[in-house]
Amino acid sequence: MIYLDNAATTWPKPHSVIDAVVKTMEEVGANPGRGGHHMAIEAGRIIYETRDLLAKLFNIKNPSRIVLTKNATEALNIGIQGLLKPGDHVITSSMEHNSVSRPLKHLADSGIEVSKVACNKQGELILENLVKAIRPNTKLIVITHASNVTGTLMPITEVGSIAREHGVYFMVDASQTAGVFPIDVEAMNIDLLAFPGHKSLLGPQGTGGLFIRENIVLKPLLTGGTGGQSELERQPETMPDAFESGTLNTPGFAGLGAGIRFILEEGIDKIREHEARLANILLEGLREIPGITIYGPNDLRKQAAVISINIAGIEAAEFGFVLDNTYGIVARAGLHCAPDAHRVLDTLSAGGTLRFSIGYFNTEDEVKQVIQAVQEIATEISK
Ligand code: ALA
Repeated sequence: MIYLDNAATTWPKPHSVIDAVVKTMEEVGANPGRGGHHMAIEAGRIIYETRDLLAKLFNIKNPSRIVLTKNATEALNIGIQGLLKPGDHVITSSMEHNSVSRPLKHLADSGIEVSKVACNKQGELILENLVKAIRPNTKLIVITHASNVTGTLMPITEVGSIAREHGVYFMVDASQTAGVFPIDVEAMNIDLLAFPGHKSLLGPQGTGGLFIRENIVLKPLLTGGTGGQSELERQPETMPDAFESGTLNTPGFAGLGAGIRFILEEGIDKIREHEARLANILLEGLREIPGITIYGPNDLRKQAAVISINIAGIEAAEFGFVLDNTYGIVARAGLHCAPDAHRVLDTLSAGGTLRFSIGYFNTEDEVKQVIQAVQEIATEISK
C-alpha cells in the first residue's frame, strides 16, 4: 500500500508519537488542570510541555496565548466567529477550504461584509488585488498558507506586512504547512494562527490549536468548565482557559508533543526538502504522460508537496478508485472540502481532481510506482 493522502492527515506517525499516546493512557490517565493530585499534575505537565513546544516551533513568546483545540477547523472558528461583529469587513482568498469559507458565509448572513480576492489559475494570490480590497471597516484578512487542493503557497509574509500597515488583523490557516514550512508569528506579523496537530505536525487526530496575539479580544465559541477560577459565574478571561472549556485530549496532545520533538530533531528544512524532492519527481513523471492535466503552480518553489491532476476520459472519483483497488495507492479524489478552489481551477462541475499529497515517510520508489500506475491507467483509457 502506498499512502499519498497526507494533506488529509499524515500517516504513518513516528513510533515516538504512538508511544507517548499509549504511555499517557497507561500511566497518567487523569484530567489536566482538574484537581491537585499527582496524576492531574502530571497530565497538566504534558499539556504544558506540548504548548511550550508549539511556542518554540512558531516563535510564540508566551505559550499561554496558544489555545489547544480538536482540529484546525475549531481553531479557525474560534478566531473568525470570535473576532468579527456586524458592520466589520473581512478579506479572504478564492482558494480557501470550507473551514474558512463556511464560517465566513455564516457570518455574511448576519451583517458581516466578506470579500474574496480572486486568485489566478494556479491558485496564486495577487497582492495588488488584496490591497485594493481593503476598506476603512476591514478588520481581518484570513488566508490559507498553502492550498489543500494544489499546494499553492500564499505570500503570507507580504500579506502580514500589508495587514500590519493597514491596521488589520491577520489570520493564517496553516493546515498544510505547520510542521513542514517555517512559520514565525513575529516575523510574519501573524495575529491568529490556526493549525491542525494531525497533519505535518505528526500528532494524532483530534488535536490542533490557535495562537491569539496579546490584546486581541475574542468572544468565546464555547463556555464551560476550565478547571481553574470555578467560582466565577462567567467564562474566565485568562488565557488559555478562556477558550479551552471541557477536558482536553491529553493522550492526543502527548502524541502531538512527541510529533513536534520529532520535527525539531529531524529539522524542518530536511523534512521540506525530502517532500519537495519527491513531489518534483512525481511532477516530472506526470508531465510526460499524455492526457494528464496538472493543476496549480507545477513548481515546487511555489507549492507544498500537494499535486492535483485529472486524466481526460475518467472522473476523478473513478481514477481514485482504480488507484486504490488495482494498485493499492491511496489518494483523495473529489472536491477536498474546497469548492472555491475548484471553481478557480474550473474543476467543480467535473467532480474535482485526484490529489496526491506527499509526507515525510514516503519514498522515491513509491513515487515511481505511482507514476507507472498513472501511466498504465492513462494508456488504458486512451485505447
Ligand atoms: N482538509 C483535509 C484535506 O484536504 C481534510 O483532505
